[in-house]
Amino acid sequence: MTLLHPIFTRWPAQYPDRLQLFSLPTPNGVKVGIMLEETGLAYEPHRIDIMAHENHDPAFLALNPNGKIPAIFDPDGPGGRPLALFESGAILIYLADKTGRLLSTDPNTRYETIQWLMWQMGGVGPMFGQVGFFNKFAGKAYEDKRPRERYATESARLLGVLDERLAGRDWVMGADYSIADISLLGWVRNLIGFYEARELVGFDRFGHVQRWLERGLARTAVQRGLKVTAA
Ligand SMILES: N[C@@H](CCC(=O)N[C@@H](CS)C(=O)NCC(=O)O)C(=O)O
Repeated sequence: MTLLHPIFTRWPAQYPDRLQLFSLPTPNGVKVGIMLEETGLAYEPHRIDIMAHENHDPAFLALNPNGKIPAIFDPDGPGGRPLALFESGAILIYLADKTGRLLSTDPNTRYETIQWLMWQMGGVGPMFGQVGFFNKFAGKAYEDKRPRERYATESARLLGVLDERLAGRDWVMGADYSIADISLLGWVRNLIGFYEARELVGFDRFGHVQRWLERGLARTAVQRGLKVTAA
């Protein structure tokens, strides 16, 4: 079996019958690693080193013209036809539908789960990412601290929304762990860990989020997923 896509000229598939993952263990990247570990789907990981700008390689851009990880190529997509996909939220929904796992088939619950996933994609990801930039990375040296304050304030507000949602619930959707949780775990973990923003956002105020994060990080599949495509 030969996979026909330009991505394989630079990152050849050793197991072409398996789902091919192109990623790195960043907060968006780990979502797909965790999902694949949770569902037990057979996959082949390829590490895309964004620090070395491999995401700008024409072969990678042929898979994701937006030049960002994660992306997948499923040789056994819908109807048995190959499917290439980027955007972590779309990939989570696709993998949930493919496996019948971690996204309810009850229409109301399904849309509510997707609503929280979109909330992560449109709010938590971009805001927490900016906190990382202004608190830990290049933006830290900026003299003007107003951007850092703005993103920290908005991130704290978002954590408050999540905290309220998690009051009396184990997971975002209640008793059922879902792709909404998977989309959020890596971001909250990074915000207080790698981005060193625990105090900046007043994380200790958010007890429900803290306990949810501990529950999530205790899952074996999450622990394995966080390491997928690590160096
Ligand atoms: N909305 C996209 C965002 C993907 C994204 O921002 N990926 C980052 C890593 S977390 C990336 O590839 N950055 C490399 C770059 O911007 O050069 C998704 O959720 O998949």
